Amino acid sequence: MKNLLKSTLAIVAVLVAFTSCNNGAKSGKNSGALANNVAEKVYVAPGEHDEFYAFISGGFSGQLSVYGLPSGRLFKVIPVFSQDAEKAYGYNEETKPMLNTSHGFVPWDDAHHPDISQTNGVIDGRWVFINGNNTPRIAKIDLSTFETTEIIEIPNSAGNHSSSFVTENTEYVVAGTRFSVPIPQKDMPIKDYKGNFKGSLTFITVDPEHGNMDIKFQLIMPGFDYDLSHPGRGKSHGWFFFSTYNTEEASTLMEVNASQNDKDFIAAVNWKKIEEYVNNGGGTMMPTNYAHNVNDENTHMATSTMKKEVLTVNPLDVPGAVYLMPTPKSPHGCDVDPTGEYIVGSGKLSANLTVHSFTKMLAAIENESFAGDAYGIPIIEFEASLAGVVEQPGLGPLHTEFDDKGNAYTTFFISSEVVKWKVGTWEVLDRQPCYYSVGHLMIPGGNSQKPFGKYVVAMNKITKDRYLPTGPEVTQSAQLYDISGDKMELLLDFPTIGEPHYAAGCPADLIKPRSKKIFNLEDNKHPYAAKSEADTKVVRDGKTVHIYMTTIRSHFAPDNIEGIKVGDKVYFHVTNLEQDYDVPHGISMIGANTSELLIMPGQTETFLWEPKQEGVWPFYCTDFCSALHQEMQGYVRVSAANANTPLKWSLGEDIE
Ligand code: K7E
Ligand code: CUA
Repeated sequence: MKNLLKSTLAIVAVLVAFTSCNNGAKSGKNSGALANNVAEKVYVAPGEHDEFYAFISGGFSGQLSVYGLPSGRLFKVIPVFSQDAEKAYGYNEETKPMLNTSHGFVPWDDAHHPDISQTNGVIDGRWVFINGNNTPRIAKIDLSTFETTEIIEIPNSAGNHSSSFVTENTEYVVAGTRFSVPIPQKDMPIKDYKGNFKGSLTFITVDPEHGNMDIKFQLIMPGFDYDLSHPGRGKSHGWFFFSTYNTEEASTLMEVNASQNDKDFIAAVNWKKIEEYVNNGGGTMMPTNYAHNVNDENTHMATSTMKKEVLTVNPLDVPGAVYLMPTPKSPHGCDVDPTGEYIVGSGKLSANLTVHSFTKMLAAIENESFAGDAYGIPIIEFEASLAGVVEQPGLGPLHTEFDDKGNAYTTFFISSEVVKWKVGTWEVLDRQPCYYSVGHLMIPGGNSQKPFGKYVVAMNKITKDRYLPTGPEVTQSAQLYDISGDKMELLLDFPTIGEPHYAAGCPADLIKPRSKKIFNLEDNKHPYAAKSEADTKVVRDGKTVHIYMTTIRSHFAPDNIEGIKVGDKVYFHVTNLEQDYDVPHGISMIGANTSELLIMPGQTETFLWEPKQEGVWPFYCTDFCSALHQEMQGYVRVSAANANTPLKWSLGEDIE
């Protein structure tokens, strides 16, 4: 996004200069200009719950944060693509495999677009999916545990950005490449990009019961940049729409060279047709390498499997499956209204918003109203699919969401505002400034047939002077607007973790009743679990030592261990025997090159310690768990590598 914005900025430099001053002026005028009852509208009394969950992506933090609306309170940061020492994610032995890729262990990514699973076109609150852009991956988070339970790498992709959006029964989660690359990858001159680099659009099936992901097929497309996408719904269910830029197929000085064409395309993909083709044996298996990482819900351990091939589909082999709709000008957002009839292309460099009609698109295909083709893919005549344009609504349109009353809301980065307009008449109804430089916006249920149009959340790139300063780096933020009336009303600013690119929201009642409170100890199938203090032990196998440890208020068992030697690999497998809600224990070991563990009731987690020095080394509980939390401590005696200290462990008695 940042690069894309830079190019926009370069081209419309004059406008930028104008709007930056404008921003300053707005800031002064608007502070304190809120209506008196605004505080009430966002006030959630102590002990009460918010009405909506909002899952806001962290961009370069790689994570997904959970907020309540309307309060804007942060409840949790769910670690997804980045290691998180707070939760031991990517540090403990159980979750390290989640971050495995074909490039090895990659403990970071750039996470942009969360999308909640749907049933019959309505948000169902079971899972939320999110894309990793940089090392292309799609993650699935289970909304009963709020944990990342699956990550699938996307081969033949680069800058996995037009992702991760789900179809109306979560048949597929879709991942499109932003950058085109040689497919398969190979050593070749960059200047030979045009005609040789390709873009891949990946359709990943989601098992309706367990949510397991599996790549069904990859559509290998011309070498454009596939920026954003959205599923058809209702009447257009079975189709998927992708915005493109760089239809020039440039590979250098993109801010100029990828802005030459008057129109780029929205690609319309009939995935049902391709699915049928593939089910009948169509497509070509291509050798490749990608990781599929799954967290087993019984053992609570992740495994990483390397997959070796992927089914690719050439669009020319499936006539009638792919069409291109010309759309001015380097469109970013590609948004579909709740009825599935309208597809909005937000041309970043266009004065107007372009809206396509699904019905007109079908008619154009039927009548073959084509204006040529691109690499054999028919280009629909611009006027033939055009539903209408929203005339000069603002500068630098990025994204559109919809309410439940037939209105659309579009963000404008350069003029820094949200503009409300009427679907069908295309008239602008209202506008509200954003502080500042808004990217995405989110209405709970926005990507579905049933938006809950009470609030819109705008996610901003720039907040200078809006909060107490924190050095050169200041927070990004979100802003909450009430959209229940005719006019939008700004209610609240709240800071966010990382760069909030997009969010998904839903009524709290969809998720709250299913939220897990503990893991049942009896269901714990971790191979190193100790389910009672009687099961605790220390086992040496050559230079590897496994400690089967338990924790309960307020001690570890064992808490004295001897016979560990310098150069050993010591695995602490710690089971939390508690079965009460909200009683985790932690454990940390001096000098361990990893994080602490934070172990939920009934769960087993493991960290590795490789002692380097002789001595007696303490460990302790890192989570304040009871009045005697400070007493939750223990010692490990480490002897020289060649010592004869016998292996012993105990609790409540002196060793020897
Ligand atoms: Cu930031 Cu959706 Cu990655 Cu636009 S994208 S803002
Ligand atoms: Cu257990 Cu503190």
